[in-house]
Amino acid sequence: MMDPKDCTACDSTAQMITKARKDGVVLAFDRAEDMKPCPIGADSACCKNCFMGPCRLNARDPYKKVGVCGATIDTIMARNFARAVASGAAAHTDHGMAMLELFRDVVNGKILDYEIKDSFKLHSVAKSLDIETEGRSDQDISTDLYKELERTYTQVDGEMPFVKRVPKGTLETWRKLGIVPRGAMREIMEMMHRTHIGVDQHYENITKQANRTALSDGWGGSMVATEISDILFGTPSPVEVGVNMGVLKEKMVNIIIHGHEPNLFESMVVSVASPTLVQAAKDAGADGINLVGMCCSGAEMMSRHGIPHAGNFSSTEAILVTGAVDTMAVDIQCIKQGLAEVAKCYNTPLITTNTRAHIEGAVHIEFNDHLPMECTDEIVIKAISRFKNRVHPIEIPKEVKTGIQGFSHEYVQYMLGGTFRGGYAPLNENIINGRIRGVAGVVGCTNPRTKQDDSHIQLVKELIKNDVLVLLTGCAQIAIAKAGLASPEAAHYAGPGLREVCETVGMPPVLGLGSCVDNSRILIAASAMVAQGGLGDSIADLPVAGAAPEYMSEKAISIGHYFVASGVYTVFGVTFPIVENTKFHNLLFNGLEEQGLGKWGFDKDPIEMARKMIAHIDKKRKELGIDQ
Ligand code: NFS
Repeated sequence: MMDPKDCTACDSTAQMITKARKDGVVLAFDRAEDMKPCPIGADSACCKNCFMGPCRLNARDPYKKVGVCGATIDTIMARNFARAVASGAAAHTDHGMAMLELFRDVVNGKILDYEIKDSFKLHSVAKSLDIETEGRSDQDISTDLYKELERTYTQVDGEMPFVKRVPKGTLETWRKLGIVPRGAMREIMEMMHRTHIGVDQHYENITKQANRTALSDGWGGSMVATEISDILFGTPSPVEVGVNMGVLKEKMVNIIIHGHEPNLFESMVVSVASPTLVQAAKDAGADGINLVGMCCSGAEMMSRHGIPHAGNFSSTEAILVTGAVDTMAVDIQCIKQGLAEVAKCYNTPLITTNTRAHIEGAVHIEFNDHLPMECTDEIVIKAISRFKNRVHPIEIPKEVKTGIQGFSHEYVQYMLGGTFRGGYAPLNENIINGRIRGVAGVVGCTNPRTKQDDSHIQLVKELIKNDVLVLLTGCAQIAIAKAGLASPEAAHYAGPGLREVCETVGMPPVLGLGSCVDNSRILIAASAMVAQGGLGDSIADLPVAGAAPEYMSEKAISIGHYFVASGVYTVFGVTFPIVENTKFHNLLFNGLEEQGLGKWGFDKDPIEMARKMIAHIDKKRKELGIDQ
């Protein structure tokens, strides 16, 4: 068995892997060791889109064989890739749609437990879509905004609403290539149709629709999720938060919320503050109730409200091994089925809450936006009862790192510009004068196929050392927070230029923007940099790059591809589902850039990854004539 220290760079998780093995409990790290990936599938050289197959091609001699229908390696890989994009885009857009439905029913008065918290944001989003705001009530603006944003999903022809935010040069390229997204439902449906046996059998044409589908995620579903959540729950601004398993408290009722839609978590905040429930916890012998987050809704709540965060994707089973989790409630996405078995071993209720995501062996308590407290109060009651009946010895790792989280693109604008000159001018100026070499987005998951957090930490340290400002989201943001790099003091890891900017402004060298749907904040920030002037007229001109060094999900593929289609060089680690030296490989890694978009990159080594990103940033600086 692998040494826990080789499984993860996170000391708490390593401690829990050791304990789990002692307790005879199997975690994803051990299952990964036990289950080697299928080498044909890993190269995407296998097609199971019909029942004449599955057909397996030879990655070492990719053009020697074709599938029973005659599909070539390029068609097969493009179809597999496109379906991953479609699935990832579906996840984000369905999440966005749930937020939009919630917004609709708040606006029309059918839902009373939530309200519009951020009227300023409502106005600014409405204005960005040319909705009249002057002298109008929030109610009227919201009604129009709902109608406008519904088109993100249902429109069958024309351009999606948020396409209005795309820089001119980028949009011209999309129009020329015919990849401006229409409506997310249409794009995802067409993607699934075109990848059916016997439909689209040209890898270039399949990729074209994959571009459009991915863009319907980044500039559609994900952006709707972020903007509506900000309007309903507040736009994040910097807040100091503790991250890692040490946020659990032995003498308190510990409740973990793990998932992606913030409404469950927002209502949990209300439930745990209920005097009756707090009293019930005290009557059970606890000091109180301790609510903490994991994964993406945890990242959102950490950013918006400073709620402590217990860890990222690879730690969700491990944290149950502490014996201190009195309930874990989950909603959608990135929730391992393995949690059910681990939860059972420690007598922890695992509660599913979303109609779209049940787990065999978990208790299901449906969350209903119209009566949210029914579900969340019951979760608290279950947790209190488990606290009272704790039977397992408790072992809580001590690690907690405190740092600053909650940077929205609005706040970045304010922070760098101050109230008098709010805007991206100072950022662009610092890029042009070379203090900041460029900007990198480091995002995505952790993956038990690689040492947890390690690549994130090495990559980010190398980037900031070279004066690259790093924007973070999702599980990457948590990895970096656990490593202590989210505090202003971490500026000493930065190169002299970036350090100077950080010290002047009092900010850390990395800025955490929230969950994975909040990658849309990076797109908006990139558009603002273009609009500010001096750095070209499209996102592809900017000295920026993206990376997901430890990704594992189809959502990450969709995110990577919408960054590429938006003009960003994006490098993934761990593995890439492709056979090198094929036409499809050449298209993703070179051809898209020749079309005026971004391009894909791949490297397992985080330092090499950083070098590739910095080389790209330097190339863009040179093209802009700012490489002094
Ligand atoms: Ni993103 Fe969030 Fe984490 Fe990966 Fe999963 S939680 S949406 S997919 S694992 S970063």
